[in-house]
Amino acid sequence: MRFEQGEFVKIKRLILVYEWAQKTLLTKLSIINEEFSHFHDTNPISYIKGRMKSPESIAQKLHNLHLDVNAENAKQYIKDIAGIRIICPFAKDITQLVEILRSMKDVNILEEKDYVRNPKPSGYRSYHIISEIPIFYAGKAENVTVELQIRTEAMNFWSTLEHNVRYKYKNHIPQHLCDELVVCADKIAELDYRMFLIHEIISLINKDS
Ligand code: 0O2
Repeated sequence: MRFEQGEFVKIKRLILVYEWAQKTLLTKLSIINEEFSHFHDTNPISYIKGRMKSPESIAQKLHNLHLDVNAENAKQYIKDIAGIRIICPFAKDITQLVEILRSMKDVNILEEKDYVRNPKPSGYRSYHIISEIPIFYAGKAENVTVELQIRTEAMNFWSTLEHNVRYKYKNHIPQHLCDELVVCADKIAELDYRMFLIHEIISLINKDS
């Protein structure tokens, strides 16, 4: 699925504006990251990654939604043209980061989906936020959406593997592999929790000494 020539030019321009919004939010997040690493004992951020959706991927998503493949529909219906992934050491850091994001006056939160407390049937765990960032260009202000996915290293490990499996089987993963992925996702959640308990014990020992 592809954009026709005229629409392709429009979508390339649109993607550029989303890239500016992504850059703006990445800068704000890197300041939070630096603040924690310089002034606090622990940091809820392990690392941050940005990704832009390609025109082909936007076209495919519009097609899947039974919408015409044009830039106007992309702007109206695709909220994750710009994406940011924040990887946290522990699941409790996800909650802390969500609180920080909610408190940021210049980041408008449009939607939140908690797939950590409510995992998808696939086993997928992550906290999703659709945010809106004001961007000033060509003499006007525009609110641009950026999707944030916040998850632990372990959740990210699972998600990357599952994404590769899904790609390999073109979305039709055999049932036995689906079942195995759900088992792995549950084990990863348990591992996340047990590692967190070890971290808490070490923190208590450090406090006492
Ligand atoms: P990409 O290449 O990562 O951008 P949508 O799934 O976007 O059509 P929905 O359900 O409202 O619509 O969005 P949701 O559930 O918030 O999911 C959006 C993104 O979350 C996906 O984007 C994936 O990145 C990720 N995601 C959601 N479910 C799963 C899952 O079961 N496994 C994995 N590995 N990732 C998932 P895209 O556009 O699918 O892909």
